[in-house]
Amino acid sequence: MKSKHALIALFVLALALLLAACGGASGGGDAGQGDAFEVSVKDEFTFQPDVLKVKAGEEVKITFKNTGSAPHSFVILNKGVLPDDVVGASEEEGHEMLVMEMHEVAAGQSSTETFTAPTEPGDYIFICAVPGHAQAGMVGTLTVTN
Ligand SMILES: [Cu+2]
Repeated sequence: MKSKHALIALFVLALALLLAACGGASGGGDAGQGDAFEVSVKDEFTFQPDVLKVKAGEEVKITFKNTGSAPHSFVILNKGVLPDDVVGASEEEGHEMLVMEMHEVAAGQSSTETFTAPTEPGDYIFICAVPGHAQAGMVGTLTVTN
């Protein structure tokens, strides 16, 4: 039993190292100089990848490629904000709920946005803000660490 747990722990550690290595490579290798990610659409209503890891307060560049066949968007919500809170909110309310907002991207197009990661560590939800899409599964997690 114990050795099995140790094996799982090792595997998780190896995975974490692998992910760290990948993040470094995509960020250009300059530690602390920000990170860059490419997110695309899979199966029409899923983000790929659906988990992004960034450091608190760093500059993050996201290129969103709409590889689906409907218009999609990429929006990061503030901590504690849920997808249902944003859909139906006024534009002014909406801005306060968001960390970053990308306008709708037509099918086959892409858009790039640079923003500053939140300074408070934790998990932030990102969604496609086209009505119904977050509910259909276009949801992901931005994990902010120190
Ligand atoms: Cu969408």
